[in-house]
Amino acid sequence: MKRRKFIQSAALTGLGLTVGSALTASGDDEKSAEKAIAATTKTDTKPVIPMVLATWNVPNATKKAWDVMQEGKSALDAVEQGVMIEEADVNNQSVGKGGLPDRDGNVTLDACIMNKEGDYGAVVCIENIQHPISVARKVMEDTPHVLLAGNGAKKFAIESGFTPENLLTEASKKAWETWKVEAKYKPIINVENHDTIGMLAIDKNGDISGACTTSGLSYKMQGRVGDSAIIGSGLFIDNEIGGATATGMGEEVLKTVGSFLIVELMRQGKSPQEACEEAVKRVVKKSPNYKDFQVGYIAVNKKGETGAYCIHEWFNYTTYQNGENKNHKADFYNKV
Ligand code: SD4
Repeated sequence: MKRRKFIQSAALTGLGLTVGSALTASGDDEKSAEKAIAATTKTDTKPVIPMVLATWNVPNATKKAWDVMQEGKSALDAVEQGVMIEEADVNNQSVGKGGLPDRDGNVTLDACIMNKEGDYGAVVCIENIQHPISVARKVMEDTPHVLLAGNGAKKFAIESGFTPENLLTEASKKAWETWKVEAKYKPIINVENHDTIGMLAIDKNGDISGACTTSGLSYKMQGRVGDSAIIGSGLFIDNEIGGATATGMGEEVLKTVGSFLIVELMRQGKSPQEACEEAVKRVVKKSPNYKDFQVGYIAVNKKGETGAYCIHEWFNYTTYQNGENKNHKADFYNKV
């Protein structure tokens, strides 16, 4: 497993709070960034932007997002193009092409995106389209709607110029066929079976956007939709405050509207770390069987300060900040 290997070799950095003082932008860029921060915070902390933050070990995705912002493009472009790296990676069996199918062998994808205005676009249960995040962006920008599902989402994608293709790779088909032998429908999320990418970015102007994309729980019931593409659950952005995104058991994230909760807690003055911890504790409190599943959150505030927390050990996340692409192990609740 890609992530397990990574965990063994990575330099793990505790809570992974990588708040520094360097700003890679200079001159006018620096001024505009500081102005943006000053407008929304009372402290004089130097902004650590631009920056990118994503769930799991996704250095290629965070690098892509960083590079996009170095070209002067927006956080919105950065998160879209960043997560597209994982959607196209057939070795990531939780996102896009190569994603593990539902129990009937269909690869169905969920994705959403939010911009600095708080606009939202999403697709759920879409099939045969490698880049659902770009379809979600088109829903946001080119339609009067915010969420398209199933065949309608696919039809819209094809009409918008996306080419349909088979997303079930030989490796994922084989894994499904092996699962079918016993066909235990037990969607336990652990270190072995999920890599959903949620990405948050702040550009040089201090504007925040986010994206989240997944193939959902492997071997789920046909038609099942998780949290990843649902506003407030898998992702939430408020450009005045910050953003948050989730990975793990979507049903639990949905029931506690986790990403919205984190942003609201930051609005009330909590740090991103404190807010992520509170959101995980809500899940734990609500679900006595929390030992059977994983939920992990990452968050960033307007200053570029980050937080991450999960129920069980081994959730990790990647930051590209101060010109450095780093993986961090998240702190966790279940220490017994
Ligand atoms: C879901 N939250 O569909 C997603 C699954 C996930 O890494 O995060 N996988 O419930």
